[in-house]
Parts: sequence; C-alpha cells; structure tokens
Amino acid sequence: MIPRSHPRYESLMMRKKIEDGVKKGIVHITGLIAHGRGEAFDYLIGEKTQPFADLAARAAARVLKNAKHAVISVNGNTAALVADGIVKLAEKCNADIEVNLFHRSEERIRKIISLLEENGAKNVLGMEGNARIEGLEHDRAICSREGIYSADVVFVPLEDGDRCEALKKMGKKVITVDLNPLSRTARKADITIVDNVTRAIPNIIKYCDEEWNEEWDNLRMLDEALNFICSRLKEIYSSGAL
Ligand code: PTJ
Repeated sequence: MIPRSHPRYESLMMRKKIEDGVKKGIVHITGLIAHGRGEAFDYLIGEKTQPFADLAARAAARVLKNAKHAVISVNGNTAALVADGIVKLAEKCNADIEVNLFHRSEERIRKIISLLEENGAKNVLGMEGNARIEGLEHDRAICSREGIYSADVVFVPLEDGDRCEALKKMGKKVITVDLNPLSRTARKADITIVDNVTRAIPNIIKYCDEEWNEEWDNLRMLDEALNFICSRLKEIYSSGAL
C-alpha cells in the first residue's frame, strides 16, 4: 500500500494504475515505456497544471462543446488512468467514445470497453472496425465509421504523431493531451494540452460550463511550455540541486 503521506503519492498511484492495467490486459506492455516518458516530462513541468495547459484545456472545452460530432479516442493508458473522467467528459460535451488502439487486439478493445461501461459509458464504439483512417498503414487506422471516421472533432489523448497528421488531412480538428511539447503529435494538433491526462480531463470538464471565444495559437502555447521547462531546468541547475 502506498501511504497518502508519501511525497510522491500521486505519481506512485499513477504507476500502480498502469501496472494493474498491464496485469489486467488493458494497458499494452509498451504503455509502461510511454508512461515513463510522460513521467519525465511531468517532472519537468512541476507535476501540476501550468497556465499554458490551463488555457489549452479551456480552448479544448470550447471546441468540444461546439462540435457537430465529437469523438473521444481512448487507448490503454488513458483508460487505465482516467476511465471515469473520460465518461464524464463525454456526457458533458455530448461526445461519442471510441476505443482505438495502436497495438490493436479485439480482446484488449473488449476489456477497455467493459472498463468504460463499469464507469457508466454506453454505446462505446471501437469493436466494429468498419472504416480506415486514410493514409495510415498500421492498425490504428482501423476505426468506426459512425465514430472517428465521421467526426468533425477528435480528442485523442496520448496520440501517435502519424495518426494525428492523418486525421488533420481528413479535415478534422484534433485535440490532444501530451506531456511532451516536442512530440510530433503536440506540434501537429490544433490544440495540445501539455499536462498529465489525469489532470487535463477534469480541467476540460470544469471549463465545459464556461463561455469563451478567444483565438487559439497552439504553436505559441507550445513555445511557452518549452520556455517554462527551460527556465525550470536553469533554476534547478543554479540552485545546486543537480
Ligand atoms: O493502448 P495502445 O495500444 O493504443 O498504446 C498506447 C501507447 C501509449 C503505448 C502508444 O500510443 C505509444 O507508444 O505512445 P507513444 O508514442 O509512446 O506516445 C505517448 C506520448 O504520451 C508521449 O509523448 C508521452 O510523453 C505522453 N504521455 C505518457 N503518459 C502521459 C502522457 N501524456 C499525458 N499524460 C500522461 N499520463
């Protein structure tokens, strides 16, 4: 058991969820590596929602609320970390949920759908795999015609860069959550929330109730995230902590 008083309680609990997710067949084994990379960047942003991520969550809420047909794409790591939040967000912005996996297997899709249903989701898409995202070779191209394929807005936390680009080419607006502001996904998406998915989802839900109409400049926000990380590193270095 991890005591609440442990200084790294939140981070250790996330590890535990990912570990359990692997054991239950929800998270792919390589999801451990992806999580580790995320942890490193989370450390660099101070393991809390920074202003650039807060603004991006607000922009994301507006786009999701105004979508004609929004779809939230869920993979193994996202399901293990924040299944309940995904279901609440889908309700809040009237979006469909679709399970879409990089390491696709019917068994894992079924397990992730069950987990989402245990958290209250209905009609989760993903099993049917009756359409393909154009221009993609790998299995993440397989999607639902009623879901991602026909959506105007796709929210894809922990995305891979290829699919993000392919979705954009299909004319969709893409929102992502990625702790790495340098990733291809982060740079290609219309809105990138540089935050942990466990903090980003509740934050978007909170902003769904607000009206907001400013222009969004994603690359400028990514510059802010990088500048923040650089100044934090300089601070740590000059404090002698390194
Ligand atoms: O479940 P599957 O089969 O779809 O596979 C999912 C993974 C995540 C294994 C797969 O998509 C993958 O390998 O992803 P990548 O290319 O490693 O990218 C994951 C990105 O998410 C990296 O840029 C990480 O920094 C970031 N990331 C990891 N954990 C989190 C995160 N971003 C936000 N919150 C996190 N908790």
